[in-house]
Amino acid sequence: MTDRPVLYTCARSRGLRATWAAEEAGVDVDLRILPFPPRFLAPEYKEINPLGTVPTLVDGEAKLTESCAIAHYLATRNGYTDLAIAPGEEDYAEYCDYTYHADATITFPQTVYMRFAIFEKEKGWAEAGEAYAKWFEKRLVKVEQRLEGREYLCADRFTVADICIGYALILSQAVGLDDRVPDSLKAYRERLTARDAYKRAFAREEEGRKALEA
Ligand SMILES: N[C@@H](CCC(=O)N[C@@H](CS)C(=O)NCC(=O)O)C(=O)O
Repeated sequence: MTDRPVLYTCARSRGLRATWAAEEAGVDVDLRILPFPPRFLAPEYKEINPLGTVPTLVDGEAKLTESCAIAHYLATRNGYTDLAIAPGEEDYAEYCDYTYHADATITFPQTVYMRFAIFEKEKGWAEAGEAYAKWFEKRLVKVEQRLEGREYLCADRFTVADICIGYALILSQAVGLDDRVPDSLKAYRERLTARDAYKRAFAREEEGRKALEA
């Protein structure tokens, strides 16, 4: 038995938002790396999350399956930290907006692109994949404008909103969408991935991934 929150994820998936937030917030999570896709390669995981998607965080009776929600939860689980923005604080509204924007508006077309242009391209869907790549590119404009003259999205400090948006930019690089990312956002990504907590999170996930291969 453990009273540490258990984080189920796959290395480099959206769960990196959660692993990264745990490292930033200093929450000791029991990290369980699964093979991808767990739906097929670890079917028993569906008893924990019937969707079969990652990440899932189990914290006592609580169970969360949305990466951005998990990142916010870990940053506030033991009380508000500087990683989140509390109601009444400057940029609270923007903090909420960008944290949701990350998955709902930006990662969404990335995921459809990946399915059509990479995972199932032999079905003749590559053209549709390219359409989603273009859509993804157009959707970066709001973040690009927001970061003009700013280092971070909200309240002049690094927050979970940066983790959530930052992951979408990390994913772009991994899946061949980077020629659509403007230089200003590449520089922002460099700032984020230079953080020690990001490096620790990435290394923890890789260690778990390699252990699966051994
Ligand atoms: N909105 C959810 C999406 C979760 C999701 O679709 N995760 C992907 C990995 S990035 C997954 O598990 N794909 C495998 C599958 O759908 O079977 C989140 O942000 O956590």
